[in-house]
Amino acid sequence: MKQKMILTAAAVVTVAGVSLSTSVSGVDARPNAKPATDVALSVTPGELTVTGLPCLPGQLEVAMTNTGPEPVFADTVLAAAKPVTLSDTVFSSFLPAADPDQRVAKSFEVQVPRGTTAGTYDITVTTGERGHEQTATVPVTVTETPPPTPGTNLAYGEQAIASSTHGNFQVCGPVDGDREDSHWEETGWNDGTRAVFPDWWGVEWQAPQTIDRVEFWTKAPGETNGIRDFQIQVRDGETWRTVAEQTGNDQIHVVTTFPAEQTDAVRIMITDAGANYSRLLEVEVYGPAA
Ligand SMILES: [Ca+2]
Repeated sequence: MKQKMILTAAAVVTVAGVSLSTSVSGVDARPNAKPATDVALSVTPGELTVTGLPCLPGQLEVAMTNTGPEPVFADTVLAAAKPVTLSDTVFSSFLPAADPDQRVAKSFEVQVPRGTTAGTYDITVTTGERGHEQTATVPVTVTETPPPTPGTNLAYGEQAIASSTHGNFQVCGPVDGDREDSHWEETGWNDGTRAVFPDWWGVEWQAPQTIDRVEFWTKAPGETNGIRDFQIQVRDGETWRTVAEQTGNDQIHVVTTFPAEQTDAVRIMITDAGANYSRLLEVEVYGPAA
């Protein structure tokens, strides 16, 4: 039953919101096709650039809109050329009848392994019945990560870890390179245990790094208090060791320096904050200048 409905749903598919590099093919031209139940497929952006950093996946949004008079079920399937991986490969949804058009969207994370050779790899997004598929192609450009220099923020895009994360916040938010206050809800980290401390947030590396400075931006727009009391800790085998600490902080941008340490992970252990929650907008980690 579901399949039959899909066949009908896919009779006419249009693709919107994609760049010129996206191709669309296979529009159903059967002369005796039933009156079309229109499903508009939208894939954005039309092309992506990703790098092999674990906390910087590309984001692809696929949306389906039923513009016809009958409710339908529709499936969209995604396939990525190796070595590109996707957080999911299927988007299935019931689509209410038009009037008003109801757009149903799903986001997919797009990643490549660390060290992937620069190049362009395609993701194909397909909906509709076999033989009458509608396909959009999204080229994924992979860029190589340059080796770090003394001025490199070593935390950028690396694997973030945390004691907990609240709701829709992302543990990777503090290493996404965005510390714009107004983007707080999309780009910050908020712990998940209200009024319970300690909390911690950190970053770990695939190979040990030499570091001597951690900078963080705390608080969110409208907040009067961010992180007050904290310790900077480096991972030392199975344990964590405090290399710097502060109490009574009232600054948004906090710079902490300490004697250089070689470690494969660093974290901020938060023992008090002013908003019942521990909040980080962005964290940067640096090594010695020379
Ligand atoms: Ca951020």
